[in-house]
This record gives sequence, C-alpha cells and structure tokens, in this order.
Amino acid sequence: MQSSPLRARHLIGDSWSGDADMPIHSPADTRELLGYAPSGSRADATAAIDAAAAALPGWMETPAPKRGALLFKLVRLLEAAADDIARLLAWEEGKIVPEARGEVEKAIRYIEFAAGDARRLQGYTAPSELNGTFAFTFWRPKGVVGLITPWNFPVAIPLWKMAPALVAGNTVVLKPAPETPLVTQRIAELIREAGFPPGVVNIVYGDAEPARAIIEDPRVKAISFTGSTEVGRQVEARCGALHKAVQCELGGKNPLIVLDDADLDLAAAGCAQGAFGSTGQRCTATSRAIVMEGVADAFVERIATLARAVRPGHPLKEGVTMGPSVSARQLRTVLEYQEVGKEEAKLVVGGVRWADLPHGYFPAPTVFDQVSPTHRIAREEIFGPVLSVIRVASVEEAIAVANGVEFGLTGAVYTRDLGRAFEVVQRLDTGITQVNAPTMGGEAHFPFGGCKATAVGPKEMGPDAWRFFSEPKTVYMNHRLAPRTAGFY
Ligand code: UN1
Repeated sequence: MQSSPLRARHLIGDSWSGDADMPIHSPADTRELLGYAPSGSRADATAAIDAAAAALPGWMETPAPKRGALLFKLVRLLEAAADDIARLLAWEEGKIVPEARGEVEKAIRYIEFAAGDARRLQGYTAPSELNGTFAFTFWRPKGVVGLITPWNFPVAIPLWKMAPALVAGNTVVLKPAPETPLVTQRIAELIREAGFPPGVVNIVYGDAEPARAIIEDPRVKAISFTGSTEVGRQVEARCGALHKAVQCELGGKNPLIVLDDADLDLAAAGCAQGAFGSTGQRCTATSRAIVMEGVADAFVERIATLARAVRPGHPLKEGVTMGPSVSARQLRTVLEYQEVGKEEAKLVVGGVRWADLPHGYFPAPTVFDQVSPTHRIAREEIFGPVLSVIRVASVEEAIAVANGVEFGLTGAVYTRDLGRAFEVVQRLDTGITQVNAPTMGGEAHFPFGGCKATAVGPKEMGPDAWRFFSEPKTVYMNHRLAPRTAGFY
C-alpha cells in the first residue's frame, strides 16, 4: 500500500515532534510493518497543554461560525481522502474495508452536524422579575480539554469528541490509543491542512503516562474518555477528586432479545452482524442473545450457520468478512473467554483460534448455547466475536436477564408485536434500544451513550454534545442603573 513505513509524530502547537521508534505491525499479518510512532511522556503532554493554553484566548474570540467553517473545511478534506483513510484504518486496526469506510463516513457526518452548531450554541432569555433588568444566558468554552480515545474507532471517536469541543471554543489535547497511531496521524495532517490555528488541536501519542499528565494538569478543565470500564473507573475517580468535568463511555454487554413471534432470519442476521462484525470489537457489539425457548432451537441453528459462514482474513482482501483482533493481548483475552465458555456452557461453533491465519490475531467466531445469566460469559465484556445464547421462558424474564448486568449501553428486540416492542423499549436499562435492528451504530444527530456502569456524564453526539464542553453563564443586566426594589433572593 505504501512503499516506505509511515511515521506518526506528536502535533504540538505548529510543529511535529517525538522520536517515532515504536513499530506498528498489521494485526492481520504481523510480518507487515506499517510504520513507527512515538511513545509520549509527561513532558510531551505538558508541552501540548502549554500550546493549547496559549492558543485558547485567540480561539475563544474567533467567532463561532468561523470555527464551524474550519470544521466544514475538514469535512471536505476527509471526504476527498476517505477511501485512503479507510484502507489505512483497516490495515492498522484490522476491521474490514467496508466497516472502515463506514467509520470514516460516520466521522464525516458527525463533524458536519457539529459544525452547524456553530451558528446555534444558543442560550436563552426570559423576563426578569427585577425592575430595570434584562436576564439572559450564554455559553463559554470550558478551556483546554483532554480527549483520551480507544483503538477500535480511531477515526470516528477522536473526531466526534473533538468537533463539538472546537465548535464551542475549546482547545484540545488528544491522546489516542497506542495501537492505532498511524491513522490518527493521517487525520492530524488533514486537521493542519484545514487551517486550524496552531495549538487549537494538539496530539500526543503514547499510553498511560501522557494520559495521566493530561488528567492531572489543572489547566485541563474537562476530560472525555472512551475505553474500558476498568480504566474509566480510575479516570472518573481522579476527575472527581480534582473537580474536573468528566464524560466516560465504557463497556457493554449488549443484549439482543428474540421474542417468539420474531422474524428469525432477520433476528439471526442482525445478531451475526452485531456479534461478529468488527470482530466483536465495539462497545455496541451484541454479546448476549436472549431468546424465548419456543424459538431457541431454530434461532441457534440459524446463528450457527451464519457463524460458520464468516470468512476471516486480511482486512484489505476482497471477500473477507471478518478481520483480526487488534493485538496479541486482545486475542489472548478472547481465547481465555472461549475456554471459560467451554467450562460454563455448550459450545456450538468456534471456541478456538482461527488456524488458517497463524500470522494474524484471529479468533474463530464463537457461539455458546445454554448459557446461564450467572455465567461469566454472560456478564463480562469480552470484546471479541463470542456470542452467548441465553434461553428464557417469557418477555418478563427476557427483560430481567437483559437488565441483570452492570452495563447498559444498547439493546435490541426482535418482535412483530408493537405492544411487546414498546414494553421492552420502555423497560430496558440501556441508553439506546433498537427494534428489529442490530445493537450497533448510531446517527450523528442523536445522543449516543449508555447508563449504569457504561457511562458517566452527558451523552456524546446529538444536538447537545457541545454543552459538555461549555459553561453556562447567567447575566442579570441592570440597564436603568436603578437600585433593585424587589425580588432578589
Ligand atoms: C458504533 O457502534 O457505531 O467504542 C459506535 C465503541 C463505541 C462506539 C460504537 N464508543 O465501540
């Protein structure tokens, strides 16, 4: 794809820096060297925060529609480069090209939507009860904000966090995941080309050290984090102690409920897409199929057929339908859960490493049946192509099982009965519920996020995303210069 290895460098102010000495290999074939990236230190993060703080006054004063115009410019640049970015994303992260193209498309649509907010960012006014007083609100940016993002959506997630932050007038320090720096670098180059002033967007590669430095620095006023529940808990705790605004999007154990009147072909196809798509590496993946007993055998037969039809392979190859896990560590986790599943439940398909592709991190698509809601494979996030089928006797039991885990991101219900569909929609403890559609995905102009241990803080995306990055100010303007006569408590 490219003749010489790519190089990621930190973007700090208007310069590229850092020794790119960490090799990045394709997870589909570890013999393929893609490039090198730096591993940032505390000092790199601090330099990025210095640059963001220096750029803040000028960016805050830039009229919001001008800020939005730069984001529209970025949309055009991303559209022109979308196919190239998708291929690099597929190669580095491992998702197949159509999935990667979908991710890039989603990022573009989201920036476009957020850029339009530049002409809104609305406060409000209401009649004051005070004499000679005009009262209103408006929004100020929080200041420098820190974005810490995962490897599974290395294009979409940084951009969907960054766009509302920038529109609202904040400057940004991004610390993307160490697994996928090269595609981030491509985005960084387009951000520069779009003409954002130096220091408005800064990027530091690396792992926990620069992330900690960003969280700890008192000049960083808000943290938006997407990643594991385990790390998210630490981020939340630290931000709480520091009185820092925090938004976390964490794990999922998303249920797909199949009622006994469901279109079983549709349900199985949606379930396969949710369970095996993106190699199960999305927080919205379907990891539990909760199926009414009367249709369970027929459903398991269908999902097993679809699991067997998955074609794992190099994500850049035509005809491949599933890429690898992102890393050796991630593969190890999936293989461990396959073993746990074999102890706990009945293996239907998979349960092993994919033998034909020994140079990549490929787990076999896996289905377990007769899973109990108390089993580990029914409760813990695996982040791999492993589906647990749980059989239930009633709609009531399906809802109870679906809600009986610590997570609450998304859920799906398959039924032809409108009344039962609404019953599940209203009672599922999830931030998103799909009816007769897979658990994944979300549109730019609707809020995205979960409840319970899945999330803390306001939701991402949707019309209010910029508010997390803003502070409301209420103004009482005594325009007659008269003493107040009543009503001020
Ligand atoms: C999607 O399902 O399209 O980390 C998006 C994740 C989520 C994004 C999922 N925050 O997988």
